[in-house]
Amino acid sequence: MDKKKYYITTAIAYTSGKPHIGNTYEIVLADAIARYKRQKGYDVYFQTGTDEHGEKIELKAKEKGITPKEFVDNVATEIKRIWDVMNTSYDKFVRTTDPHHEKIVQKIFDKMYDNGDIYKGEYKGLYCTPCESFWTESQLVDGKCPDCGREVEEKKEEAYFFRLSKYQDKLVDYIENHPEFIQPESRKNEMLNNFIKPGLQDLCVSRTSFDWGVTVDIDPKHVVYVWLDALTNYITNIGYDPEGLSDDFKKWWPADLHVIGKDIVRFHTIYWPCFLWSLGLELPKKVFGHPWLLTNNDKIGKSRGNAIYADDLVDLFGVDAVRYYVLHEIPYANDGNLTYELLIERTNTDLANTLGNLVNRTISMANKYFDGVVTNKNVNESVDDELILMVNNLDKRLEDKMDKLEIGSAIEEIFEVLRRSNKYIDETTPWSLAKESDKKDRLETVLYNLLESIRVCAYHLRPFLTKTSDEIFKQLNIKDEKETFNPNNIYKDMKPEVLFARIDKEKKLKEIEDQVK
Ligand code: ME8
Repeated sequence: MDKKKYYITTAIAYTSGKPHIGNTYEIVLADAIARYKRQKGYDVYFQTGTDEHGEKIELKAKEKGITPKEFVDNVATEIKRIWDVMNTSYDKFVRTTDPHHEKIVQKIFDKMYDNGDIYKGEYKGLYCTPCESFWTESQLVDGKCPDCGREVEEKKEEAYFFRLSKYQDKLVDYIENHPEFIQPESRKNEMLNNFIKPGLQDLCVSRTSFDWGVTVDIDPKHVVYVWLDALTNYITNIGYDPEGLSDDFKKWWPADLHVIGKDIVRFHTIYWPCFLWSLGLELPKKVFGHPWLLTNNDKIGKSRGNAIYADDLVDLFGVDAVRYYVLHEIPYANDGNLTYELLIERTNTDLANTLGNLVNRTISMANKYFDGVVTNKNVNESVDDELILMVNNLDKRLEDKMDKLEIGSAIEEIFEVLRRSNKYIDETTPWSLAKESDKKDRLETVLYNLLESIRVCAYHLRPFLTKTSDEIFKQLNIKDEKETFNPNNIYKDMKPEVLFARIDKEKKLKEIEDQVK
Protein backbone atom coordinates (compact mmCIF):
# COMPACT_ATOMS: atom_id res chain seq x y z
CA MET A 1 0.00 0.00 0.00
CA ASP A 2 1.17 3.52 -0.76
CA LYS A 3 2.25 5.54 2.24
CA LYS A 4 0.07 8.51 3.09
CA LYS A 5 1.79 11.78 2.20
CA TYR A 6 2.39 14.63 4.61
CA TYR A 7 3.62 18.00 3.37
CA ILE A 8 4.74 20.35 6.14
CA THR A 9 6.37 23.77 5.89
CA THR A 10 7.75 26.49 8.12
CA ALA A 11 7.58 30.17 7.30
CA ILE A 12 10.55 31.23 5.21
CA ALA A 13 12.77 33.43 7.37
CA TYR A 14 13.71 36.93 6.36
CA THR A 15 17.36 37.22 5.43
CA SER A 16 17.64 40.58 7.16
CA GLY A 17 19.86 39.11 9.88
CA LYS A 18 20.78 36.11 11.97
CA PRO A 19 17.67 34.29 13.27
CA HIS A 20 17.20 34.38 17.04
CA ILE A 21 16.01 31.54 19.25
CA GLY A 22 12.37 32.54 18.61
CA ASN A 23 12.68 32.07 14.85
CA THR A 24 14.64 28.90 15.49
CA TYR A 25 11.89 27.53 17.72
CA GLU A 26 9.67 27.33 14.66
CA ILE A 27 11.96 25.04 12.66
CA VAL A 28 12.43 22.79 15.69
CA LEU A 29 8.67 22.62 16.21
CA ALA A 30 8.05 21.73 12.58
CA ASP A 31 10.92 19.24 12.72
CA ALA A 32 9.38 17.45 15.69
CA ILE A 33 6.08 17.13 13.83
CA ALA A 34 7.81 16.00 10.62
CA ARG A 35 9.86 13.38 12.45
CA TYR A 36 6.79 12.19 14.32
CA LYS A 37 4.85 11.75 11.10
CA ARG A 38 7.75 9.87 9.51
CA GLN A 39 7.85 7.58 12.50
CA LYS A 40 4.13 7.00 12.05
CA GLY A 41 4.82 5.79 8.53
CA TYR A 42 3.88 8.87 6.51
CA ASP A 43 5.73 9.85 3.37
CA VAL A 44 6.84 13.27 4.63
CA TYR A 45 8.08 16.24 2.69
CA PHE A 46 9.34 19.02 4.98
CA GLN A 47 10.21 22.37 3.44
CA THR A 48 11.82 25.45 4.93
CA GLY A 49 13.95 28.28 3.60
CA THR A 50 14.48 31.99 3.28
CA ASP A 51 12.54 35.06 2.18
CA GLU A 52 15.14 37.21 0.49
CA HIS A 53 13.57 40.13 -1.33
CA GLY A 54 12.38 43.56 -0.23
CA GLU A 55 13.41 47.09 0.41
CA LYS A 56 14.85 46.44 3.86
CA ILE A 57 17.36 43.99 2.46
CA GLU A 58 18.28 46.33 -0.37
CA LEU A 59 19.04 49.03 2.21
CA LYS A 60 21.00 46.74 4.50
CA ALA A 61 23.18 45.59 1.63
CA LYS A 62 23.81 49.18 0.63
CA GLU A 63 24.86 50.02 4.19
CA LYS A 64 27.37 47.21 4.03
CA GLY A 65 28.58 48.18 0.58
CA ILE A 66 27.73 44.81 -0.95
CA THR A 67 25.09 43.72 -3.45
CA PRO A 68 21.73 42.48 -2.14
CA LYS A 69 22.54 39.05 -3.53
CA GLU A 70 25.84 38.92 -1.64
CA PHE A 71 24.01 40.03 1.48
CA VAL A 72 21.30 37.35 1.27
CA ASP A 73 23.81 34.66 0.31
CA ASN A 74 25.64 35.31 3.58
CA VAL A 75 22.53 35.36 5.75
CA ALA A 76 20.88 32.37 4.07
CA THR A 77 24.07 30.35 4.68
CA GLU A 78 23.97 31.35 8.33
CA ILE A 79 20.28 30.44 8.68
CA LYS A 80 20.82 27.05 7.09
CA ARG A 81 23.79 26.46 9.40
CA ILE A 82 21.64 27.16 12.46
CA TRP A 83 18.85 24.88 11.20
CA ASP A 84 21.53 22.19 10.90
CA VAL A 85 22.98 22.91 14.35
CA MET A 86 19.45 22.28 15.66
CA ASN A 87 19.50 18.90 13.96
CA THR A 88 16.42 19.58 11.86
CA SER A 89 15.44 17.13 9.15
CA TYR A 90 14.06 19.41 6.43
CA ASP A 91 13.93 17.85 2.98
CA LYS A 92 14.47 21.08 1.09
CA PHE A 93 15.82 24.51 1.95
CA VAL A 94 14.31 26.95 -0.51
CA ARG A 95 15.30 30.52 -1.34
CA THR A 96 13.13 33.13 -3.03
CA THR A 97 16.12 34.31 -5.09
CA ASP A 98 16.23 30.92 -6.74
CA PRO A 99 15.76 31.63 -10.49
CA HIS A 100 13.15 28.91 -10.87
CA HIS A 101 11.05 30.35 -8.05
CA GLU A 102 11.36 33.84 -9.56
CA LYS A 103 10.27 32.62 -12.97
CA ILE A 104 7.18 30.88 -11.59
CA VAL A 105 6.29 33.96 -9.48
CA GLN A 106 6.28 35.98 -12.70
CA LYS A 107 4.03 33.44 -14.35
CA ILE A 108 1.71 33.45 -11.34
CA PHE A 109 1.45 37.23 -11.52
CA ASP A 110 0.68 37.01 -15.23
CA LYS A 111 -1.97 34.38 -14.68
CA MET A 112 -3.68 36.48 -12.02
CA TYR A 113 -3.52 39.47 -14.36
CA ASP A 114 -4.93 37.48 -17.26
CA ASN A 115 -7.82 36.15 -15.22
CA GLY A 116 -8.69 39.63 -14.01
CA ASP A 117 -7.72 39.19 -10.35
CA ILE A 118 -4.83 41.62 -10.71
CA TYR A 119 -5.53 45.04 -12.22
CA LYS A 120 -3.57 48.24 -12.62
CA GLY A 121 -4.61 51.06 -10.34
CA GLU A 122 -3.30 53.90 -8.28
CA TYR A 123 -1.69 53.68 -4.90
CA LYS A 124 -2.48 56.76 -2.83
CA GLY A 125 -0.60 57.55 0.30
CA LEU A 126 1.54 59.95 2.27
CA TYR A 127 4.96 60.05 0.70
CA CYS A 128 8.35 61.10 1.99
CA THR A 129 10.43 61.99 -1.05
CA PRO A 130 13.93 61.82 0.51
CA CYS A 131 13.13 58.39 2.00
CA GLU A 132 11.19 57.27 -1.06
CA SER A 133 8.61 55.77 1.28
CA PHE A 134 4.85 55.70 1.59
CA TRP A 135 3.37 55.97 5.06
CA THR A 136 -0.09 55.65 6.50
CA GLU A 137 -1.55 58.34 8.72
CA SER A 138 -1.04 56.23 11.82
CA GLN A 139 2.62 55.57 11.08
CA LEU A 140 3.51 59.27 11.05
CA VAL A 141 5.22 60.80 14.04
CA ASP A 142 3.86 64.27 14.78
CA GLY A 143 2.50 64.32 11.26
CA LYS A 144 5.98 63.83 9.80
CA CYS A 145 7.99 60.99 8.28
CA PRO A 146 8.80 58.50 11.06
CA ASP A 147 12.24 57.84 9.56
CA CYS A 148 13.68 61.28 8.85
CA GLY A 149 11.19 63.66 10.48
CA ARG A 150 10.58 65.63 7.28
CA GLU A 151 7.25 66.71 5.78
CA VAL A 152 5.29 64.12 3.83
CA GLU A 153 3.01 64.82 0.89
CA GLU A 154 0.01 63.10 -0.64
CA LYS A 155 1.15 61.17 -3.62
CA LYS A 156 -0.29 58.78 -6.15
CA GLU A 157 1.69 56.06 -7.77
CA GLU A 158 0.65 53.55 -10.35
CA ALA A 159 0.50 50.05 -8.91
CA TYR A 160 -1.07 46.66 -9.42
CA PHE A 161 -3.78 45.43 -7.10
CA PHE A 162 -5.10 42.00 -6.27
CA ARG A 163 -8.88 41.70 -5.94
CA LEU A 164 -8.95 40.53 -2.36
CA SER A 165 -12.40 42.05 -1.83
CA LYS A 166 -13.88 39.66 -4.38
CA TYR A 167 -13.07 36.70 -2.12
CA GLN A 168 -14.35 38.05 1.17
CA ASP A 169 -17.61 36.08 1.39
CA LYS A 170 -15.99 32.91 0.12
CA LEU A 171 -13.26 33.22 2.74
CA VAL A 172 -15.67 33.77 5.64
CA ASP A 173 -17.66 30.80 4.45
CA TYR A 174 -14.60 28.62 4.12
CA ILE A 175 -13.15 29.44 7.53
CA GLU A 176 -16.50 28.96 9.24
CA ASN A 177 -17.02 25.61 7.57
CA HIS A 178 -13.49 24.34 8.16
CA PRO A 179 -12.91 24.79 11.86
CA GLU A 180 -9.61 22.88 11.65
CA PHE A 181 -8.13 25.26 9.04
CA ILE A 182 -6.77 27.87 11.48
CA GLN A 183 -5.14 26.69 14.71
CA PRO A 184 -5.40 27.58 17.55
CA GLU A 185 -9.06 28.50 17.51
CA SER A 186 -8.43 31.88 19.14
CA ARG A 187 -6.52 32.89 16.00
CA LYS A 188 -9.41 31.84 13.81
CA ASN A 189 -11.78 34.11 15.70
CA GLU A 190 -9.27 36.93 15.58
CA MET A 191 -8.98 36.64 11.80
CA LEU A 192 -12.71 36.49 11.20
CA ASN A 193 -13.75 39.21 13.59
CA ASN A 194 -10.87 41.65 13.42
CA PHE A 195 -9.75 41.37 9.84
CA ILE A 196 -12.07 39.63 7.42
CA LYS A 197 -15.60 40.54 8.47
CA PRO A 198 -14.86 44.28 8.81
CA GLY A 199 -14.05 44.21 5.08
CA LEU A 200 -11.21 43.20 2.81
CA GLN A 201 -9.67 45.83 0.60
CA ASP A 202 -7.85 45.05 -2.61
CA LEU A 203 -4.20 44.48 -1.97
CA CYS A 204 -1.36 46.38 -3.59
CA VAL A 205 0.88 43.67 -5.08
CA SER A 206 3.56 45.67 -6.85
CA ARG A 207 6.13 48.28 -5.91
CA THR A 208 8.16 50.75 -7.92
CA SER A 209 10.10 52.42 -5.10
CA PHE A 210 12.87 49.82 -4.99
CA ASP A 211 14.35 47.15 -7.24
CA TRP A 212 15.26 44.17 -5.07
CA GLY A 213 12.40 41.85 -5.95
CA VAL A 214 10.92 39.75 -8.72
CA THR A 215 10.34 41.94 -11.76
CA VAL A 216 6.76 42.12 -12.98
CA ASP A 217 6.99 40.52 -16.40
CA ILE A 218 4.36 42.65 -18.09
CA ASP A 219 5.60 45.94 -16.61
CA PRO A 220 9.27 45.77 -15.63
CA LYS A 221 9.46 48.98 -13.63
CA HIS A 222 7.45 47.15 -10.96
CA VAL A 223 8.59 44.44 -8.62
CA VAL A 224 6.21 41.89 -7.12
CA TYR A 225 5.03 42.57 -3.55
CA VAL A 226 7.20 40.53 -1.23
CA TRP A 227 4.32 38.57 0.36
CA LEU A 228 3.01 37.38 -3.01
CA ASP A 229 6.56 36.31 -3.82
CA ALA A 230 7.13 34.70 -0.40
CA LEU A 231 3.84 32.84 0.07
CA THR A 232 4.08 31.16 -3.30
CA ASN A 233 7.30 29.42 -2.20
CA TYR A 234 5.03 26.70 -0.86
CA ILE A 235 3.97 25.78 -4.40
CA THR A 236 6.80 26.92 -6.69
CA ASN A 237 9.20 24.52 -5.03
CA ILE A 238 7.06 21.43 -5.45
CA GLY A 239 6.63 21.84 -9.18
CA TYR A 240 3.73 24.24 -9.56
CA ASP A 241 3.59 25.88 -12.96
CA PRO A 242 0.52 27.77 -14.23
CA GLU A 243 1.11 26.12 -17.60
CA GLY A 244 0.71 22.61 -16.24
CA LEU A 245 0.86 20.79 -12.94
CA SER A 246 3.75 18.39 -12.40
CA ASP A 247 3.34 14.95 -10.84
CA ASP A 248 5.26 16.16 -7.80
CA PHE A 249 2.85 18.98 -7.35
CA LYS A 250 -0.14 16.68 -7.69
CA LYS A 251 1.42 14.37 -5.13
CA TRP A 252 2.21 16.97 -2.46
CA TRP A 253 -0.32 19.75 -2.78
CA PRO A 254 -2.34 20.74 -0.77
CA ALA A 255 0.08 21.16 2.12
CA ASP A 256 -1.01 19.33 5.24
CA LEU A 257 0.40 21.91 7.61
CA HIS A 258 1.92 25.39 7.47
CA VAL A 259 3.76 26.05 10.74
CA ILE A 260 4.08 29.80 11.19
CA GLY A 261 4.19 32.38 13.97
CA LYS A 262 1.15 34.17 15.34
CA ASP A 263 2.15 37.50 13.74
CA ILE A 264 1.82 36.18 10.20
CA VAL A 265 -1.39 34.18 10.50
CA ARG A 266 -3.09 37.06 8.70
CA PHE A 267 -0.99 36.61 5.58
CA HIS A 268 -1.45 32.86 5.56
CA THR A 269 -5.18 32.76 6.18
CA ILE A 270 -6.33 35.80 4.23
CA TYR A 271 -3.97 36.59 1.35
CA TRP A 272 -2.75 33.04 0.76
CA PRO A 273 -6.18 31.38 0.38
CA CYS A 274 -7.30 34.09 -2.04
CA PHE A 275 -4.11 33.79 -4.10
CA LEU A 276 -4.63 30.03 -4.29
CA TRP A 277 -8.26 30.38 -5.33
CA SER A 278 -7.21 32.80 -8.03
CA LEU A 279 -4.90 30.08 -9.37
CA GLY A 280 -7.67 27.50 -9.09
CA LEU A 281 -5.84 25.54 -6.39
CA GLU A 282 -6.92 23.90 -3.16
CA LEU A 283 -6.11 25.48 0.19
CA PRO A 284 -3.61 24.02 2.67
CA LYS A 285 -5.34 21.77 5.15
CA LYS A 286 -4.13 23.52 8.26
CA VAL A 287 -2.31 26.68 9.32
CA PHE A 288 -0.84 26.60 12.80
CA GLY A 289 -0.01 30.03 14.20
CA HIS A 290 2.25 29.06 17.06
CA PRO A 291 2.80 31.42 19.99
CA TRP A 292 6.02 33.25 20.56
CA LEU A 293 9.05 32.60 22.64
CA LEU A 294 9.92 35.46 24.95
CA THR A 295 13.22 35.94 26.73
CA ASN A 296 12.95 37.07 30.34
CA ASN A 297 9.25 37.60 29.56
CA ASP A 298 10.14 40.22 27.00
CA LYS A 299 9.72 40.26 23.22
CA ILE A 300 12.94 39.25 21.48
CA GLY A 301 14.26 41.98 19.28
CA LYS A 302 17.54 42.30 17.51
CA SER A 303 17.53 46.02 18.16
CA ARG A 304 16.62 45.52 21.83
CA GLY A 305 19.93 43.77 22.33
CA ASN A 306 18.29 40.86 24.15
CA ALA A 307 18.45 38.38 21.31
CA ILE A 308 19.59 34.93 22.29
CA TYR A 309 20.86 32.70 19.51
CA ALA A 310 20.32 28.98 19.15
CA ASP A 311 23.92 28.15 18.29
CA ASP A 312 25.19 29.88 21.46
CA LEU A 313 22.67 27.90 23.52
CA VAL A 314 23.73 24.67 21.87
CA ASP A 315 27.37 25.43 22.72
CA LEU A 316 26.36 25.95 26.33
CA PHE A 317 23.81 23.17 26.82
CA GLY A 318 23.89 20.77 23.89
CA VAL A 319 21.34 20.45 21.12
CA ASP A 320 18.82 18.17 22.80
CA ALA A 321 18.60 20.27 25.96
CA VAL A 322 17.74 23.27 23.79
CA ARG A 323 15.28 21.30 21.68
CA TYR A 324 13.68 19.92 24.81
CA TYR A 325 13.35 23.32 26.39
CA VAL A 326 11.69 25.08 23.48
CA LEU A 327 9.42 22.18 22.57
CA HIS A 328 8.36 21.44 26.11
CA GLU A 329 8.15 24.94 27.46
CA ILE A 330 6.15 26.79 24.81
CA PRO A 331 2.48 25.99 25.18
CA TYR A 332 0.17 25.45 22.24
CA ALA A 333 -1.63 28.76 22.47
CA ASN A 334 0.23 31.06 24.87
CA ASP A 335 3.69 32.55 24.66
CA GLY A 336 6.52 30.73 26.38
CA ASN A 337 9.43 32.16 28.27
CA LEU A 338 13.14 31.44 28.12
CA THR A 339 15.71 32.33 30.72
CA TYR A 340 19.07 30.73 31.38
CA GLU A 341 17.97 29.86 34.92
CA LEU A 342 14.88 28.01 33.70
CA LEU A 343 16.85 26.23 31.02
CA ILE A 344 19.34 25.03 33.63
CA GLU A 345 16.56 23.93 35.98
CA ARG A 346 14.70 22.01 33.27
CA THR A 347 17.87 20.31 32.12
CA ASN A 348 18.72 19.26 35.64
CA THR A 349 15.24 18.16 36.69
CA ASP A 350 13.85 16.53 33.59
CA LEU A 351 16.83 15.48 31.52
CA ALA A 352 19.53 14.75 34.08
CA ASN A 353 17.31 13.43 36.90
CA THR A 354 14.13 11.96 35.47
CA LEU A 355 15.54 10.62 32.20
CA GLY A 356 19.31 10.34 32.63
CA ASN A 357 19.30 8.85 36.09
CA LEU A 358 16.63 6.33 35.22
CA VAL A 359 18.61 5.01 32.27
CA ASN A 360 21.85 5.01 34.18
CA ARG A 361 20.49 3.37 37.31
CA THR A 362 18.60 0.71 35.40
CA ILE A 363 21.49 -0.34 33.17
CA SER A 364 23.92 -0.26 36.10
CA MET A 365 21.65 -2.54 38.16
CA ALA A 366 21.21 -4.91 35.22
CA ASN A 367 24.99 -5.13 34.85
CA LYS A 368 25.57 -5.49 38.57
CA TYR A 369 22.95 -8.10 39.34
CA PHE A 370 22.85 -10.08 36.08
CA ASP A 371 26.17 -9.43 34.38
CA GLY A 372 24.26 -7.40 31.85
CA VAL A 373 22.00 -10.15 30.48
CA VAL A 374 18.35 -9.57 31.25
CA THR A 375 15.33 -11.40 29.87
CA ASN A 376 11.72 -11.46 30.96
CA LYS A 377 11.25 -14.03 33.72
CA ASN A 378 7.54 -13.23 33.96
CA VAL A 379 7.42 -13.15 37.74
CA ASN A 380 4.77 -10.49 37.78
CA GLU A 381 3.20 -8.59 40.62
CA SER A 382 0.28 -6.21 40.51
CA VAL A 383 2.60 -3.20 40.84
CA ASP A 384 3.86 -3.97 37.31
CA ASP A 385 0.45 -3.61 35.72
CA GLU A 386 0.14 0.13 35.93
CA LEU A 387 3.60 0.68 34.50
CA ILE A 388 3.08 -1.73 31.61
CA LEU A 389 -0.33 -0.26 30.87
CA MET A 390 1.13 3.23 30.76
CA VAL A 391 3.92 2.08 28.48
CA ASN A 392 1.43 0.46 26.13
CA ASN A 393 -0.93 3.43 26.09
CA LEU A 394 1.78 5.93 25.43
CA ASP A 395 1.53 5.66 21.67
CA LYS A 396 -2.17 6.47 21.71
CA ARG A 397 -1.87 9.33 24.19
CA LEU A 398 0.98 10.80 22.21
CA GLU A 399 -1.00 10.58 19.00
CA ASP A 400 -3.89 12.38 20.59
CA LYS A 401 -1.68 15.27 21.67
CA MET A 402 0.30 15.41 18.42
CA ASP A 403 -2.88 15.49 16.34
CA LYS A 404 -3.94 18.51 18.35
CA LEU A 405 -0.46 20.03 17.78
CA GLU A 406 0.08 20.13 21.52
CA ILE A 407 3.74 19.25 21.31
CA GLY A 408 4.70 20.28 24.86
CA SER A 409 1.95 18.08 26.28
CA ALA A 410 2.98 15.22 24.03
CA ILE A 411 6.51 15.30 25.47
CA GLU A 412 5.01 15.52 28.93
CA GLU A 413 3.21 12.21 28.28
CA ILE A 414 6.58 10.54 27.75
CA PHE A 415 7.99 12.12 30.88
CA GLU A 416 4.98 10.87 32.83
CA VAL A 417 6.02 7.35 31.93
CA LEU A 418 9.64 8.09 32.87
CA ARG A 419 8.53 9.48 36.23
CA ARG A 420 6.30 6.46 36.74
CA SER A 421 9.30 4.25 36.02
CA ASN A 422 11.35 6.02 38.67
CA LYS A 423 8.51 5.54 41.10
CA TYR A 424 8.42 1.87 40.14
CA ILE A 425 12.04 1.57 41.25
CA ASP A 426 11.12 3.06 44.63
CA GLU A 427 8.17 0.68 44.91
CA THR A 428 9.99 -2.49 43.93
CA THR A 429 13.33 -1.65 45.62
CA PRO A 430 15.57 -3.86 43.44
CA TRP A 431 18.45 -3.49 45.91
CA SER A 432 16.38 -5.32 48.56
CA LEU A 433 15.28 -8.01 46.11
CA ALA A 434 18.95 -8.56 45.31
CA LYS A 435 19.55 -9.58 48.88
CA GLU A 436 17.02 -12.42 48.74
CA SER A 437 18.20 -15.39 46.75
CA ASP A 438 14.65 -16.65 46.03
CA LYS A 439 13.75 -13.25 44.49
CA LYS A 440 16.25 -13.44 41.65
CA ASP A 441 13.65 -14.01 38.94
CA ARG A 442 11.43 -11.32 40.38
CA LEU A 443 14.37 -8.92 40.34
CA GLU A 444 15.10 -9.78 36.73
CA THR A 445 11.46 -9.20 35.81
CA VAL A 446 11.55 -5.79 37.49
CA LEU A 447 14.67 -4.79 35.59
CA TYR A 448 13.20 -6.15 32.39
CA ASN A 449 10.07 -4.04 32.86
CA LEU A 450 12.22 -0.98 33.44
CA LEU A 451 14.39 -1.63 30.40
CA GLU A 452 11.29 -2.06 28.27
CA SER A 453 9.81 1.13 29.61
CA ILE A 454 13.03 2.99 28.80
CA ARG A 455 13.17 1.46 25.33
CA VAL A 456 9.60 2.45 24.51
CA CYS A 457 10.15 5.96 25.86
CA ALA A 458 13.37 6.29 23.84
CA TYR A 459 11.44 5.27 20.75
CA HIS A 460 8.81 7.92 21.38
CA LEU A 461 11.38 10.56 22.28
CA ARG A 462 13.04 10.27 18.90
CA PRO A 463 11.11 13.07 17.11
CA PHE A 464 11.96 15.47 19.92
CA LEU A 465 15.35 14.41 21.29
CA THR A 466 16.85 12.65 18.33
CA LYS A 467 20.43 12.32 19.52
CA THR A 468 19.41 11.26 23.03
CA SER A 469 17.14 8.62 21.60
CA ASP A 470 19.98 7.21 19.51
CA GLU A 471 22.24 7.33 22.54
CA ILE A 472 19.77 5.40 24.71
CA PHE A 473 19.37 2.71 22.06
CA LYS A 474 23.16 2.48 21.88
CA GLN A 475 23.41 2.07 25.65
CA LEU A 476 20.60 -0.50 25.70
CA ASN A 477 22.32 -2.20 22.79
CA ILE A 478 19.01 -3.01 21.19
CA LYS A 479 17.54 -2.43 17.76
CA ASP A 480 13.91 -3.37 18.18
CA GLU A 481 11.91 -0.19 17.90
CA LYS A 482 8.40 -1.49 18.49
CA GLU A 483 6.38 1.20 20.21
CA THR A 484 4.82 -1.01 22.86
CA PHE A 485 5.97 -3.43 25.56
CA ASN A 486 7.63 -6.48 24.05
CA PRO A 487 7.78 -9.49 26.41
CA ASN A 488 10.49 -11.28 24.43
CA ASN A 489 13.52 -9.03 24.22
CA ILE A 490 16.99 -9.93 25.38
CA TYR A 491 19.11 -7.18 26.89
CA LYS A 492 22.84 -7.76 26.90
CA ASP A 493 26.19 -5.95 26.66
CA MET A 494 24.67 -2.69 27.83
CA LYS A 495 26.89 0.26 28.64
CA PRO A 496 25.66 2.98 30.97
CA GLU A 497 26.96 6.46 30.19
CA VAL A 498 25.88 9.82 31.52
CA LEU A 499 23.20 11.17 29.18
CA PHE A 500 22.92 14.64 30.67
CA ALA A 501 25.40 15.90 33.20
CA ARG A 502 23.93 17.90 36.04
CA ILE A 503 24.67 21.58 35.55
CA ASP A 504 26.11 23.64 38.37
CA LYS A 505 23.80 26.64 38.12
CA GLU A 506 26.04 29.31 39.59
CA LYS A 507 29.04 28.18 37.60
CA LYS A 508 27.07 28.09 34.34
CA LEU A 509 25.53 31.51 34.90
CA LYS A 510 29.00 32.90 35.54
CA GLU A 511 30.27 31.29 32.34
CA ILE A 512 27.40 32.89 30.41
CA GLU A 513 28.03 36.26 32.00
CA ASP A 514 31.71 36.10 31.05
CA GLN A 515 30.81 35.20 27.48
CA VAL A 516 28.48 38.17 27.08
CA LYS A 517 31.12 40.62 28.33
O1 ME8 B 1 7.82 36.62 8.98
N1 ME8 B 1 9.03 33.30 18.86
O2 ME8 B 1 10.00 36.02 8.52
P1 ME8 B 1 10.69 36.24 9.96
C1 ME8 B 1 8.57 32.39 17.98
N2 ME8 B 1 9.59 36.16 5.96
N3 ME8 B 1 8.49 32.60 16.65
C2 ME8 B 1 8.91 33.79 16.19
C3 ME8 B 1 9.41 34.79 17.05
C4 ME8 B 1 9.46 34.49 18.44
N4 ME8 B 1 9.92 35.34 19.32
N5 ME8 B 1 9.75 35.84 16.29
C5 ME8 B 1 9.46 35.51 15.01
C6 ME8 B 1 8.71 36.32 8.21
N6 ME8 B 1 8.95 34.28 14.95
C7 ME8 B 1 8.40 36.15 6.73
C8 ME8 B 1 7.63 34.87 6.53
S1 ME8 B 1 6.37 33.06 5.01
C9 ME8 B 1 5.78 32.97 3.46
C10 ME8 B 1 7.20 34.59 5.12
C11 ME8 B 1 8.51 33.54 13.75
O3 ME8 B 1 12.12 35.89 9.72
C12 ME8 B 1 7.60 34.36 12.86
O4 ME8 B 1 6.31 34.36 13.38
O5 ME8 B 1 10.37 37.58 10.51
C13 ME8 B 1 7.73 33.61 11.55
O6 ME8 B 1 6.80 32.54 11.50
C14 ME8 B 1 9.16 33.06 11.59
O7 ME8 B 1 9.62 33.25 12.93
C15 ME8 B 1 10.10 33.78 10.64
O8 ME8 B 1 10.02 35.16 10.90
